[in-house]
Amino acid sequence: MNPVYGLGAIVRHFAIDGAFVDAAPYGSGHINDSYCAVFNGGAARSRYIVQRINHHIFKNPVAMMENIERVTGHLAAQVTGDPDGDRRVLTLIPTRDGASYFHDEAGNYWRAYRFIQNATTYDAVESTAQAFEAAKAFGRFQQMLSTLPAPRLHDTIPDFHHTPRRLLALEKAIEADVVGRAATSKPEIEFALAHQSMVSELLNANLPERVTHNDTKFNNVMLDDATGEGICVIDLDTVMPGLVLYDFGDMVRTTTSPAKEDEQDLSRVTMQFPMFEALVRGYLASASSFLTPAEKRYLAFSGKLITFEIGIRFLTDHLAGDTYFKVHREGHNLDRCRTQFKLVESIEQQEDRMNRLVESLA
Ligand code: ADP
Ligand code: GN1
Ligand code: MG
Repeated sequence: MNPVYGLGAIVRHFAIDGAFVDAAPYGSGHINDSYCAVFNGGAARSRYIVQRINHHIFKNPVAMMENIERVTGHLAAQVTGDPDGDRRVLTLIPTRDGASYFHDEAGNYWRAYRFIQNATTYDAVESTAQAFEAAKAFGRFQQMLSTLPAPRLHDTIPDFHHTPRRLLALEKAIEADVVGRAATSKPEIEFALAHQSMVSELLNANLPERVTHNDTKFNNVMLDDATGEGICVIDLDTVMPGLVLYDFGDMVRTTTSPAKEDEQDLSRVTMQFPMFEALVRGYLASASSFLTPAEKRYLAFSGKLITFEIGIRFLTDHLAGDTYFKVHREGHNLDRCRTQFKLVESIEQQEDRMNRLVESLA
């Protein structure tokens, strides 16, 4: 591991026994900074996930942590008695004075989670079994949170999946063109504007508000190394009121194509029908009991919409000079936008068949 200097002083504030050994950057998220921290407790070593919350994006980290405490508490109560219960739910490690986060002198917010052992996240899907398990886990997550007592959770990012407002933000970024990239992003801008008629469809469908995850990327579910089961849903920053279709749509976006989100060879980006079928079957296995017919009717559409929405967000960030998503190379956000739009096209080509499948299963 490459040690990260300064982390030792942060982790001391959390109620972790043993001596801090080292910490290294972990995972491939675009927003927060995640580290795996190792502690020596005598005979055994233990690991924790320590995260610095991006408070420029999550502008009210205190409200966000309040949500996460309530959500993890509610989930934990439902797995008590399960011998594997502590791997099925994220567990926050409190600070030494009992808070769910540590606010450092530089103004950063930190939290720590118990490390889920013997489970892995994947940036790209490898099999239909994985797709099935991921969707079943996210459906179960929604189902378990359907009984979360009042009050309503905080909106950690207002209008997070409000696609018309995402389009408006893109139009503003095109107009402002602050870093002069609009001219070289013409095909993508044209694609976005040509597809704008779909943006309001879910909002106009009168669907029920529920507690949803809102960032159901395939790498936000841990799959058990031995059984392949989707054992734990992670990355709870955006758990808030939403439509279940935001979650299913993001599963389609991240779990049906064999290519990574930033693949540059667009011929590799395609909506694989067997993966979609596995997602629908997995999701219905856990969510069928509470979904309304209208929600089921939009399952295929939601994949197209959310893929388009995230594509617009990548394009907006590219035009704005890469201020939101972490980038690791020149044009990274444009590459990500291109994979999304390619996937939208692939979904369009197969949408009738996808709808027929959903009708036959739902
Ligand atoms: P980000 O917001 O940066 O995506 P995540 O919360 O998804 O952050 O964490 C990043 C990665 O760290 C995940 O993809 C997963 O591989 C790993 N991870 C997160 N939480 C845990 C945990 N409790 N146990 C083990 N690994 C974890
Ligand atoms: C971000 O944090 P991460 O990498 O799981 C983003 C999601 C996007 C995703 C695209 C708070 O998720 O909305 O869908 O990147 N999270 C936030 O990969 O904006
Ligand atoms: Mg993540």
